[in-house]
Amino acid sequence: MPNPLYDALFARHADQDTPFLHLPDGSTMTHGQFIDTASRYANALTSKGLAPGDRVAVQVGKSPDALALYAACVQAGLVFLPLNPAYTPAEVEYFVFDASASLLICDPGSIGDLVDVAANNQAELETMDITGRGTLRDLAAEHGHRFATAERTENDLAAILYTSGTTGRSKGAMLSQKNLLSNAEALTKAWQFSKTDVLLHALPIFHTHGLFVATNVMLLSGGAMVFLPKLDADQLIRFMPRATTLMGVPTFYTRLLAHDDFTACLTAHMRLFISGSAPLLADTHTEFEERTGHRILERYGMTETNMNTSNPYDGPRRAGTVGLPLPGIEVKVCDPETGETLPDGDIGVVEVRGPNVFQGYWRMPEKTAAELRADGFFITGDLGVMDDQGYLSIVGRGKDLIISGGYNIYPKEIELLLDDQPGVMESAVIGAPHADLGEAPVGVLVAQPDAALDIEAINTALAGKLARFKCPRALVVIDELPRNAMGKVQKNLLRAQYADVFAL
Ligand code: MCA
Ligand code: AMP
Repeated sequence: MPNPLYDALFARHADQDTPFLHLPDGSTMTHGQFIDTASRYANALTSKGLAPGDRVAVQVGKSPDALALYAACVQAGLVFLPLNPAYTPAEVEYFVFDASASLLICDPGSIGDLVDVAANNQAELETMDITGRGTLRDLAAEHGHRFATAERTENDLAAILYTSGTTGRSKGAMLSQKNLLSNAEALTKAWQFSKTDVLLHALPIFHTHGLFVATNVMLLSGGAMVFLPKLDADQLIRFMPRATTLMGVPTFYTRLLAHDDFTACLTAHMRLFISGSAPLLADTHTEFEERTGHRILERYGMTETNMNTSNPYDGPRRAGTVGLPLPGIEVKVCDPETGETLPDGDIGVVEVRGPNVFQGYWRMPEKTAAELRADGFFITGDLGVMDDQGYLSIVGRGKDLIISGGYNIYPKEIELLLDDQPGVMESAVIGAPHADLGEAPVGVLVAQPDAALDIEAINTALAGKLARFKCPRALVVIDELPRNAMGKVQKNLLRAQYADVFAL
């Protein structure tokens, strides 16, 4: 049965004894073993009554089995819905409810918190721990490794990835098989990946960067990955001799540079270092080149679009820019009011069109219409400028968004919770520069008349509701929020005022 994404990424590796995942314990999983594992999971999932198009929410730690679940969903025509393990039960409940997920797979340690979430939403519940063990693996073990691949077209959904929204309500970006496959093809070619490549993989696999950019490119090229549970600079250094390439968010590069053992000698054999998900400071780029002789290749993308632009593999990699549009993808910088394309050198909103652009937001037609134009251009909300050679620079954000260590944090979501805390009259959340994470959230609070704010209690209340990475790393109290004539909070003034809050 045709299934374009499965056929291109997975089917051709069946029975191959070439290495796919090198694990930190020294073991290796071959391509063939990975495909067999995935097919057992596909059998397990369908034995639970799941049918093509059903959503499978997955909140588990990084492991080969967790990655095989992605392949299993593609093979069975299910819609993969990966979730950050840091999300609280309340956050998970929203995703399971909104997506009408048929199945939730979670860590066994979260069962107590999530059993009601699943039951309230008529979802089945299975477990998988960070080693891959759990009820789902037990079920998969009862099945063979042959599975009749579900028929899919390139327009069918492969995944829904949630991105937070400016209103505080997360939106599910619907990604078709074609969205994912076209981008994997473009990136594999642009970055010249081949089966001789070994990628150091230390990114999470619940976001576009670690899941689609990294994994899909390696599957398409037939290469291997050193599959590490998370970023640990010691581990990156230990395994670098086995690798040819690294993909990371800017924090990967600043942490490597802070390590004394990170030397030119260690990286001499490396073919390529790629950065994205957040701005790479030009200083980091320069320092990296001075230390290693390698020029980091920076690219730019979004959950809704996969990757849009990239600095060239052959050709000038310009620090501070995100490079040129990828082949087949149109990128323009537009006037935010009129939507007209602006001349080179003018700052405007970046819009993109191509086979990479998503199918819209799950069950949110108004939000889709607001961001996806009828002519197919997606309004990214990023502010950019194009130079006369077609290189794009991201110079800011039209949307109120904080990017901390590559994770997106929408201030509105935190402000709504802060405003509910005893004694708080109003709040504003801003991003302040942070040496390790690029930026991190700061909550600015105004107390009700005569109220004394209990900062510790507020921090505790937030920690119960929000994933830790979203919790403000500093809470400050001021008399009133600066506002413009229209009454809008002037966050730029707050950002300037608290620019040094993490430097002290
Ligand atoms: C962890 N913590 C964070 C972050 N990560 N706080 C703010 N921002 C973060 N990014 C908190 C934890 O909650 C914990 O808090 C404490 O820091 C230590 O946690 P740990 O797990 O040890 O953190 P870490 O190992 O230092 O992780 C930092 C990291 C990681 C390496 C930057 O967050 C990471 O791998 N980020 C990559 C994210 C990513 O893949 N983004 C791509 C999105 P406490 O101590 O209070 O409990 S896709 C995308 O953006 C588009 C499509 C694109 O272009 O790629
Ligand atoms: P997400 O919603 O997690 O997919 O994050 C996408 C956002 O990350 C984009 O809209 C940009 O604001 C930002 N981003 C990704 N790559 C880069 C980059 N290389 N430079 C600056 N911002 C980036």
